[in-house]
Order: sequence, then structure tokens, then C-alpha cells
Amino acid sequence: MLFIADSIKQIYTSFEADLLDVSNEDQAESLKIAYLGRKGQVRQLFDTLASMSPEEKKQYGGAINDLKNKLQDALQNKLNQLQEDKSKQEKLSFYDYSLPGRPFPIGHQHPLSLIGQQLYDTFRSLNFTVVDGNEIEDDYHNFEALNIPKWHPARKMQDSFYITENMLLRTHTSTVQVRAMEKMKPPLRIVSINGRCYRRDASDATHYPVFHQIEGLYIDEGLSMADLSGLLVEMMYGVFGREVEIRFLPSYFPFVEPGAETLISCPFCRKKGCQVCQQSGWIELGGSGMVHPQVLRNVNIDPAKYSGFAFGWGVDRLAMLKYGIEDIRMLMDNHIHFLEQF
Ligand code: 2NM
Repeated sequence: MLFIADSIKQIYTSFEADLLDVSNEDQAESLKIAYLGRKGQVRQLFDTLASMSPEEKKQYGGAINDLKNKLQDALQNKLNQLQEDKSKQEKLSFYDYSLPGRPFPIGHQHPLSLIGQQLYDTFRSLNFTVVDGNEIEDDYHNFEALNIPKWHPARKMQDSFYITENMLLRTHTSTVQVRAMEKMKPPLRIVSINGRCYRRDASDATHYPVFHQIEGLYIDEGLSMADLSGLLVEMMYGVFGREVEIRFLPSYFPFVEPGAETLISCPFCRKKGCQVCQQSGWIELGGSGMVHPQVLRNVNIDPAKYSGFAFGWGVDRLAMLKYGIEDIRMLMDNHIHFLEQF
């Protein structure tokens, strides 16, 4: 009765091959009829049992039964899989995956932050300590310590917003330098970047009651304006990516001596003359100078031993120059279409 064992194997292999071709429920049904139906191949095997002895019936009946169960299970798995594929297909046609996605809104850095980052990188690379301080200050740190007593005419030029008689919105970030010098022993290298300052100015395209300063301070033995000049060149390289020249025009600030209005050669035309520098080849960016001995004494630094330089420049002005922004108020208005350009 070996032929029954062979038939079982044969039927199973051909079933497996046929099952691979089944790709829908109708085909699965035909396959079921062909193998497991009333006249199917498995049924026919069962029929051959009729003429067998009881032992043979026992032996082969079980084997045929196993075959039947295997085929039924395989068919059921196939049907389940077809069902699953069908519902996936339905979902796919509900969502159109070929449509372009909705753009994910990514924020933009404010131009002041961009310049601030460039300045930060430069000064960190030069081993400066980055410091900041309060926007609300007392009269002493904003004026007195910086050699600007109550009666001094410089106070007129830096009219402030007062909170009380003694407390005000800082008019510059020199307050930060004063507080740092009170705490730290020289030699010291500090910078405050993008510090908000306030002055009672009428606003126009180049003035606004709120502006931002970068102020640096370097105190050590034997420093001079030449060191200051070199640092400013480096600072401008960080922002414009170009080597500029520095020009000092003698000027007066109560907290420095000598003091200078400080200009750079125009990074756009390299001194040939253009719209940005108004054909002059030079652009004024702020003030600088050697820290006044009285300011050093005010913070207990011996001016006989140490000297230092400081500068205070406008970050708003740098941002306007670099990005061609014509009105300083654009930096404060928070108009989304303006900010999205950066
Ligand atoms: C400027 C111009 C020149 C300055 C001086 C100091 C301090 F505190 F060290 F004395 N900080 N910043 C300074 C010097 C600021 O702004 C136009």
C-alpha cells in the first residue's frame, strides 16, 4: 500500500504549488473544491480506504486525516492573508500617499541672534568670558562708576527711563563690565553680547528707544590701542568674513581716555565707495578707548599696574549692515514676513 503514502506526498506538494498561485478568494474556493471538496483529491484517497484491512485503515486513515487538516489550515491562512491585503488596499486608496506633505514650519533665527551667534563664536575662540547682567540698574553702575556724576552733561545724551530716582533701564551694557570688574581680578577678558539697552530717543529709521550693544573689555598689563585694533579686526572678520581696517577718530567718552569714535573700512566695497558707506569708504560702528584710570580705581584695580581697553558697538547696526536692513524698527516689529527671510 505504498502508493497511498506516495499519493499523500504528491497531493501535498501539488497543493502547495497551486496555493502559491492563489491571489483572490475565488481562486481559494476553487482550490478548496479541487482538494477538499466532495469529489476532491483527499476524498478520493479516503475512498481507497474502503477496500483495506482494519490495520491498514488505521495506519493510512490517520495519515490522510493529517493531510486534510494541513490543507485546511493552509487554506485558512491564505484566506486570512487575502482578507488582510484587501483591507490594507482599501486604506491605501483612502489616503493618497503621492500627495506632497504639508510643510513643517521651522523657525527662523532673528537677525540679531544670527549676529549674536557670530560674535559669540569669535569671542569664545579668543578666550573671552561671555557675561550679561540686569536691564534694570542703579544709578551708580550705569553712571557714577563710569565717571559720569549727576551733574555731567553726558547724562543728557543718555536720557533714560527711570523706575525710581535711583533705578533705571540701563543706557548701555557698560554696567555689565563694571559689575564684572568688581568681582573679577585682572587680567580679565569679558564681553557682553546682544545686551538690551534703553534710551529716551525719538525713533526713526536709525534710532529706537531699545537697542542692543556688544561691549568688550580687556584688562591686563601693558595693553594698548593696538591690541584693541587687532581685536576689532578679528571681531569684524567673524561677522563679515572679511579683513577690514580700523580707524580711530579721537572723541570723548567719560569712561575712557583716550577715547575714539571707531570706524571700519567698508567691507562691501573695500574703500572704493558704495551706497552702504555713502561713498566714504568707512563706516562708523561705535566707540572705544582705554579704560579711564578713575573707572579702574572705582572697582579697586590699580591703574599704575593695569591698563585695559573697552569698546561698545551696536549689534542692531551690524545686523542692518550685514543684511541690508534699512530701518532699525524692523528689528523690533516682529513681522513674520520680515523674519522668515533669515
Ligand atoms: C563705549 C565706548 C568706549 C566701555 C567702557 C567700559 C568700562 F566699563 F570698562 F569702562 N565698558 N564699555 C566703552 C568704551 C563703551 O561705548 C560707546
